[in-house]
Amino acid sequence: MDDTADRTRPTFSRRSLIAAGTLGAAVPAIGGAATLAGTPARAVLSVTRRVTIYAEALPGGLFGYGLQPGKATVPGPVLEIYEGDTLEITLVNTTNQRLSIHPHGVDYSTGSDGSPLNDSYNDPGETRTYVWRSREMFAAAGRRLMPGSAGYWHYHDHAMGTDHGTAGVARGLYGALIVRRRGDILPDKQFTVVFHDMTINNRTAPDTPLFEADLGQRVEWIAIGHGNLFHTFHLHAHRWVDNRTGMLESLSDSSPAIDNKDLNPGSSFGFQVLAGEGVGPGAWMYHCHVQNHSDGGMAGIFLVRNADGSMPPGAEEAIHRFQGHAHHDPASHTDHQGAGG
Ligand SMILES: [Cu+2]
Repeated sequence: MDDTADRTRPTFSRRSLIAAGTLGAAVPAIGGAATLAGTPARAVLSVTRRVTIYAEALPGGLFGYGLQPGKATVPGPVLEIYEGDTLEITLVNTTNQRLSIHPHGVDYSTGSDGSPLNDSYNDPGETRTYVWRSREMFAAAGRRLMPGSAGYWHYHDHAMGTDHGTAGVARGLYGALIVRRRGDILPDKQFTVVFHDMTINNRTAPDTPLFEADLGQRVEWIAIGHGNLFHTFHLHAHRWVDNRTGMLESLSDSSPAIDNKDLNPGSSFGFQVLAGEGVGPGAWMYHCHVQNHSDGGMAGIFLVRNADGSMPPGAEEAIHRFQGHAHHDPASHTDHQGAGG
């Protein structure tokens, strides 16, 4: 969890499948010629990307997905494709539980649904392949434009525990799925934030992720909601635009600027900011803005270092203050369902 690292855990690289090319065979194919009304058809280079994912048991009763054996994390790796691409996932179930991988935002057959309903899951110890397809925007009859797959989506287990397969999400089997449009700006860093019941990434303050960036770095946040509670995601001192990318796309883009957004079970969004833009470096909070949720531990720190990577004045003290805080729910909620850890 390179970008979700705190100081007590070893760090290793969470690689972008697009940017770092960690995937194996990419099979080019000419597909999906996107034809907007009045514009000539354009040949789109679609590829099939193949990745192997290992589902593993983790300490504390948790489970995780990883790109290599022994490297599973909560949340799992960020999976990325471009619109038009196909992602072929070989899921290796190293656990003694039934589980699967189920995506949001892309196309798939019932066999890749990842649900017990469709008999689509890995038995304990089983390896199974799931195929996710994506498409570009296209013109349909009736002067309609059909949306493409681009977006900040997510994936999760849909087969563990119950008939409906809800136990895996509660125990950490989830991660971000990004479908990019060709030409999208790639970030310097990525942070995945999953609001799950009273936890962030199945952890509570002060053990929540400490996200770090240097002043001016382009940071991509992917926010995902899970569990049984409604949340609002808030980031201090930074704003984004409430559209697909978080950035204004043109002078006529009327998307509102926001710094707080609903993050409810099953929903997701993402955006990019330049770390510390207009406000400078420092220790900035991110948290759920439901007040008794932030009191209960749904808060973390976005540390914006100086441009040279050094610590800005006051940041160390702020982090110590955060780590010394009492994080407890004054209403003595009993709905902490973060599953161990
Ligand atoms: Cu909340």
